[in-house]
Amino acid sequence: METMIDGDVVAKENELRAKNLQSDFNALGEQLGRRGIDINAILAKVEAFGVAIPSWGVGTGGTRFARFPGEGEPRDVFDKIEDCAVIQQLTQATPTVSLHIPWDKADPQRLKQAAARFGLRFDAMNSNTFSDAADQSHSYKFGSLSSADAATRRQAIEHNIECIEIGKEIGSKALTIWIGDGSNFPGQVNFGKSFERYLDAVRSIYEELPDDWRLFTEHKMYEPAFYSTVVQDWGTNYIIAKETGDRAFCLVDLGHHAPNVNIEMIVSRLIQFGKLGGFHFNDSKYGDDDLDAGSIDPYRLFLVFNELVDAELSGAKDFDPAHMLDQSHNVTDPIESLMMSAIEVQRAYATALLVDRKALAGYQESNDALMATQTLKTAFRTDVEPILAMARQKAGGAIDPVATYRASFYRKKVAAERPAVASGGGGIV
Ligand SMILES: [Mn+2]
Repeated sequence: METMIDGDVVAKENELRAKNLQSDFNALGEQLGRRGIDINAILAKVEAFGVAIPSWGVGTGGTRFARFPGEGEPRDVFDKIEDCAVIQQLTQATPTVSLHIPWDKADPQRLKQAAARFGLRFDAMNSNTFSDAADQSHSYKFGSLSSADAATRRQAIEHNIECIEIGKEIGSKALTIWIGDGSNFPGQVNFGKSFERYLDAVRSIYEELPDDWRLFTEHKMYEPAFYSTVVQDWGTNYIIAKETGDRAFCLVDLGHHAPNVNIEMIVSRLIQFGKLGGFHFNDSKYGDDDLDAGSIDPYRLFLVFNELVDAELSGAKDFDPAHMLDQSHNVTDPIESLMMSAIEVQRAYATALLVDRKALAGYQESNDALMATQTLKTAFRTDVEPILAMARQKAGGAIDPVATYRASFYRKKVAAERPAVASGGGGIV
């Protein structure tokens, strides 16, 4: 299999750190052993865990004010796949790529070959009806799947079906629908009618969904519409999944809620009723900030994974959540941010695996609030970095991905081959 970074660079960097890693791993193993936890069992679970890289994440993001492009940005989907290959090579935690159509539209056979070069696979397909493509007949300015105009709705449905068709050719098994539909003024749209139109449109897409595929719908409380959105919260999302069919599930983007909303509780509810489809991981302070996963509130990420591990261990029905990152890198090298974010998600999973669930259940039964919460904190406070680093090393990745990436001068090399992309204004790339 091909790699974008010379294996010798990885080996040399790992050699500098291997002895200390082994010693830290042994010390942690001893500590966990005293708590009745087998470190190798945790290691095996971490090794099997993966999170998808969004193709759009490897380009520099921006805000509606400005975008400051970085050096050597990917020019097309094939450059994006190469950048994703770097992330996977060094972290060994990101075996799949999630494409966005039409941004990533290309010959499916070429897409497959490009991913196969690096052993990458494709995760959920993402449709785009929140902006107008150059050649489309009807504008999405006033909505897409919920548009008052039947021809516009039809066009948006056809686009989603096209995403399924492309996905079928490249081995994807899911379609994620997020729409920008909504309103900026009270009275602008009829809430009931627009939601009914949306539900009808989603049913039309669902009819074209292959039997072994899943449909994910993603809610968001505001933006780009600022007064109301058609799919504003998890309750509406649950109704959509429930009304649409057995293979329709809710996707939770951590940034798409009001500040202070208890997201881990939403996760629990969706699990309980078999409708949790997956995640778009990111972090935020104020709104849909698209900051790096785990960068602001790692405890919240842990609490989400606490629910996921609880479901995994209790064998919850229809439980197979898709893990994806969805964030915007405005001031960092996107490859470095995505590597660290994938590792943060992995870390939340590993620490959640350390929760003493028997003790926790006992404290819950006896209403011992203090000890119940301390049981979570004990797991959260455990530094699992040696487990994560060992998983990377065992799989041929880097013990220290960022240091290794910098030592490879990958960005400098691709900057020489990839002429600067003209800034397309603000926003997501
Ligand atoms: Mn998202």
